[in-house]
Amino acid sequence: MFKTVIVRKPAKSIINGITSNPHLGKPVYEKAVRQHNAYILSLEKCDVTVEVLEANERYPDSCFVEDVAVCTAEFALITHPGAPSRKGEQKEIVDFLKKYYDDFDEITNPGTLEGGDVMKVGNHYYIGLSERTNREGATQFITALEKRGMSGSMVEMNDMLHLKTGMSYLEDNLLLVTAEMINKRQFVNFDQIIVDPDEAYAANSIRINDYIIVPAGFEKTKRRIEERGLKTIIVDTSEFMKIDGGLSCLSLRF
Ligand code: CIR
Repeated sequence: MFKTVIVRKPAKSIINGITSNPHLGKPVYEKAVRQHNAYILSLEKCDVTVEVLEANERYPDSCFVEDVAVCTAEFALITHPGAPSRKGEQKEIVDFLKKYYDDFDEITNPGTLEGGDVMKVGNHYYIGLSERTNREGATQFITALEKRGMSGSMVEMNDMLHLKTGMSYLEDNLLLVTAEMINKRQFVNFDQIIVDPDEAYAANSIRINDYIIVPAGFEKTKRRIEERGLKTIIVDTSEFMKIDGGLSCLSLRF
């Protein structure tokens, strides 16, 4: 069960967030704030306490709080973002996390790691090797996990921003997967819901306790999740999608 979810309000500087999809246009700040408020309400429906951090104008992508820390049951990992404009963003969460954690670890140079590349399955953490997360960063995280009785392993990937851009763990051995993540060697023993290429963005959905939060506009994926007997909540994330952000990126869940 998740008890706590941390989010950070979008900054006005979100219009300068990193994007690989400039043709989608820039996020509209006021709309992003409305969508973020709806996201918070959806989380609250899942029976968690939502902690809302103030916007941080210095970092345009700072509402994607998932990337700067990994909150495990035993300790908080402070990451080391690989994107130049996000370097240092991780320092902004440390003081707040002291409310919940005594035990911290961190990724240091030359290691890089962003939380979007980390997928938790029980006490095991899959770590995508992306342009943002390198082998050194993943090795440091695995060492930190093993010190505390947990484990981690690396996943090679080529095409996606982050590991969870292409897959989400929905618990009970069920994965939501798309594109290069389909039938990857490490995941053959999982039951898989395949997300069609035209709905690839919805592969980043999140399970929070009894619900799966799914982005708005991806009916086939929503239906396939519901066919497994799972309850969905739909949240519109159009403004975050413009800068490559999805549902998981917007929160830290523990
Ligand atoms: C970035 O490129 O860093 C942001 N524009 C999007 C971050 C998405 N985060 C995530 O998938 N965990």
